[in-house]
Amino acid sequence: MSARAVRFYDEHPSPATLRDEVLQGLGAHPKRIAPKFFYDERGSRLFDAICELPEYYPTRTEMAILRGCAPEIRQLAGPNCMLIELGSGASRKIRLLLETLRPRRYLGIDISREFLLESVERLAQDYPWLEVHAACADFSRNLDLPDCHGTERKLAFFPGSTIGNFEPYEALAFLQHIRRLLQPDGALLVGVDLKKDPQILHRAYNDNQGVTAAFNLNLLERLRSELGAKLDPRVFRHRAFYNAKAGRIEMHLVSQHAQEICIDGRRFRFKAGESIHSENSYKYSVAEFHALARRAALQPVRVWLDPERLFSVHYLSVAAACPPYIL
Ligand code: AVI
Repeated sequence: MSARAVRFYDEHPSPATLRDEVLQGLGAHPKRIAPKFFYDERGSRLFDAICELPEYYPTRTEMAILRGCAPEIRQLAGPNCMLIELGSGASRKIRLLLETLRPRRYLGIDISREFLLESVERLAQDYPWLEVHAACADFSRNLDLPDCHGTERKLAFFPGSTIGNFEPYEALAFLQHIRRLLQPDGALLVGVDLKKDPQILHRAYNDNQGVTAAFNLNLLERLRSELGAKLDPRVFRHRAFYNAKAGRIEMHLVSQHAQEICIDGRRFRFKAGESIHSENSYKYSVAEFHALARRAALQPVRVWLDPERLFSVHYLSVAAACPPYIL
């Protein structure tokens, strides 16, 4: 059978969004830029490299969990569903599900257009039986599904603990919104990084090869190339640490000395040691995440953990009446 063409919906966030949000974030106290702006083409490739690092356990741990639980997911979701992947990136995890679930339709949604297109085209080639759709969109905003779905049950897949990059109030709003998109009988499969020994977390975000540092610093390259920012990225250093009180890893770009950077004629002053807060990565216990899901009216049906209890994968159902919860 020959590969079918990918149906593509471009809702790419305009550069104005990057410009507006960066100007606003650098004018705030403390200075911040949202982590979604990491993912231009180079940023997406660097993130892919992070996923291969020995210190960065989430990717391989989640893959191992998915390998084990895919047959159960198939039982829960049923045949011929529509599989929607949020933040499809390199689409490796989805292959595990595609092979076991055999959905009728696949929709990949990602903010990074070139990266998304490359990965969905490979999927269309490798799975000629699958109807492949792709939407370049910012799913952290109020996303609407493109008009490509029928009456089949929807299963949304949000892997990698990207939900941890939202503030808890944003995560709640996101879950509430996804719930509406999955009506009337859909479900959400979501990967969530667990609370653990801070040393393990510290190593995961401060790898020996400096890939995470390059990923963080790439944000400054983006400001230079896309917004014409006048700044020297070499004056900034990567910093990541676990904030135990908030239950999150924080990433910062720290200015090594006092300086000014200039974007669009606006000047932003930095004191020595002042930073741009570029990412939070919240870690949840199973009980904390269940409480969040229930507040969004999503029913915890099943959760799978690895033997070391590093990572969790949750199956949350939209329907009020759902199979009894099993740990
Ligand atoms: C995409 N996200 C879940 C990653 C995380 O672990 O929060 C992004 C990342 N930042 C540094 N390393 C990986």
